[in-house]
Amino acid sequence: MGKTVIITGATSGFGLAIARRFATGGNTVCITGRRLERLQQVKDELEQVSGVRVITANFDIRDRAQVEAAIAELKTKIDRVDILVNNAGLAAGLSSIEEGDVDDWEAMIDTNLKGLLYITRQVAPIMKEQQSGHIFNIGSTAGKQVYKNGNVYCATKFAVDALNQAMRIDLLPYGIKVTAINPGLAETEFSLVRFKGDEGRAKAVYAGFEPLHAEDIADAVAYCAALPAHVCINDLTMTCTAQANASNVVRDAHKI
Ligand code: NDP
Ligand code: 8X3
Repeated sequence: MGKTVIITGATSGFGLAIARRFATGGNTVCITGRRLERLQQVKDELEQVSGVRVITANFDIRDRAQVEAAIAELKTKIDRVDILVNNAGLAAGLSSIEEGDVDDWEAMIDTNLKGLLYITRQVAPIMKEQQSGHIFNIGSTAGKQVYKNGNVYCATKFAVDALNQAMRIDLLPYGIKVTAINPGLAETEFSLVRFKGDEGRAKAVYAGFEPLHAEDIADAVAYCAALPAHVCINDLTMTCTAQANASNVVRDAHKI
């Protein structure tokens, strides 16, 4: 039987790769994001796969009313939700705490934390009703160790780690799996967003080593989602081979 999968933030990066991974015949893939044109492009691309159904939901995850309206509309089009991937998120800025931009802090807290909660609050009751489902929370190595100037971004990802553990406990009686995927450095639009379009600064983050690719994260999600009903990966931290943890990366290793 095909699965119905909701992926937040599927207009680029991990979400897009995860949407591609689930776009197989029989599945219904619901993709969300703010960039309407991209959403439509992704839908068109995914629909090339025969038998896949793609539904788009265009909203800002920071806006509770928009989230509630979008999921209410989605519920008129789908009759179940097998998988929710809480992926939409961002880092904004990289500053020492006393110099931080409060607007950046609010964007990260509102998106990575409150947005994730708004979606989960709407979708978890559907899974409870079904007595089944699988929620993926995209955390980060930044939710395991803090790094210099990462302060508020790290705090949001530590919160995702806490919520992942909390959801696993709360949803346990209903047969709902909860899995955190905590990637390290991966080259997507993430650093471009963090550095507000500064391509040079974004590229420099990944200079001298091969970071994770979005497809690697999609592979991990697909693996966890394919496990037998009695098996749940609770927490999966993954980095590229050149990275040990949130602040230890070896660059230009071949030159050492
Ligand atoms: P991208 O910038 O490539 O993708 C982010 C996605 O989130 C986009 O689809 C974007 O869509 C969506 N998004 C952001 N803000 C909002 C919002 N307010 N409302 C709705 N959607 C939103 O980055 P990644 O793919 O790398 O990041 C995905 C997740 O992975 C994030 O939670 C990030 O923190 C996490 N992560 C990233 C790592 C990395 O190194 N790249 C490592 C570890 C974790 P749109 O702009 O269209 O709204
Ligand atoms: C993204 C990884 O190290 O750029 O969560 O914060 S990092």
